[in-house]
Amino acid sequence: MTTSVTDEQSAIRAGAEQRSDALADPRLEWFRAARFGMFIHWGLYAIPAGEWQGQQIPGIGEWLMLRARVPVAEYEQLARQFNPVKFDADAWATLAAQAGAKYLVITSKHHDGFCMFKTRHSDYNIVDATPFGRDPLLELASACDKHGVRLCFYYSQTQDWHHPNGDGNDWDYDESAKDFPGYVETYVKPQVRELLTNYGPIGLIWFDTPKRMTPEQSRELVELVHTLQPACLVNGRIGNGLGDYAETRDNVIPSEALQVDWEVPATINDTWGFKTHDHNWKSPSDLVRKLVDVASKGGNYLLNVGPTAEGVIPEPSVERMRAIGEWLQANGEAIYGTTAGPLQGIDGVRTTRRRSDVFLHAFEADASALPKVFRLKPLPKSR
Ligand code: FHN
Repeated sequence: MTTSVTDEQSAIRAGAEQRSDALADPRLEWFRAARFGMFIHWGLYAIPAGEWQGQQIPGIGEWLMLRARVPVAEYEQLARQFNPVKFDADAWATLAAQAGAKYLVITSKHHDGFCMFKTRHSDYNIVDATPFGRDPLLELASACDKHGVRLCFYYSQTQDWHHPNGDGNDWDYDESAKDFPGYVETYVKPQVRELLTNYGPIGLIWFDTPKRMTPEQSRELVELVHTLQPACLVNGRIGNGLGDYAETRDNVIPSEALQVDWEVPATINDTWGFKTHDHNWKSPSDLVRKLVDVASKGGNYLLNVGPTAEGVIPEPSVERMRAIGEWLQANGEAIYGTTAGPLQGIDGVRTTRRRSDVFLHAFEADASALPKVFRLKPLPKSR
């Protein structure tokens, strides 16, 4: 067992580590027990779905605005078309519960800057700028409550390609002229305040790509979150090693168990936001094995779905989430509330532990087989 090393090769990027005094923090108990969460990347980028002006844009779908260098004035027009009439908060929360996910993290504002919630600090939000006119986060708050899933919010605190002072857009704005501290003070903090005031208890705020964040800015945002909702956690991508738990790089599972609280964000295909042409779906057995691998090393698996512009979670994602849920129905005691297992580094075998119980997860040679779980009996005491 090792603690997290954060060099270029490691699973956890420097700055995304867990604050050392969070290791024993009882506020993380639900997070440690959860082991599995559902991530949702949903925004205007679901409309182009990977294509701009007849061209397929390479890379992840939610990065289309940057990759295609779409001017703000053009990208903004997407809001007028955004009308996800099939959005059903209850169906999404039901899917998370069926999948066995204990928490759901949804993008409230991604790097494109469009706010998927009603905010007083910008008209560029789903309630004021779209024909849809509803706040999906409000609807999800009650649906998650009903289905026993903790609601959590993703918030892009550094990159904002719409805001003149946010990081990342150098095709509309002069990066060197930006007032990033002003953007954090007058925009990020007030919006985080809204997210933690208007939607009831929030499990965690999932910050991303800290880049320009100074230690002071990271610390102040953590303090703001904890002041508004003392039980709310902050992930490692707040930056500067100040998160309540460590975040790995995307889709990177550490090679060994870590003695910190950690999470891996992961995709089912190769994109986070919906892309019409991405059909590279991982198999159900691959996903369950990854969940087991993560749990056996003491981490949480945060698995993403990318709904369409109509508000529908793609069927291949639904099928896979349900398959994971079925496996967890039968084997959840070997995942939820467990810690890293005593046997590490053995091919085809993973272990998890709950107090004196040790669970052995066997991966068969047939890659399509789901892991088989055995509870190991304690050895009789020798005389
Ligand atoms: O740039 C983002 C990306 O779009 C996505 O949101 C992932 C999820 O972990 N985070 C960033 C890249 O690491």
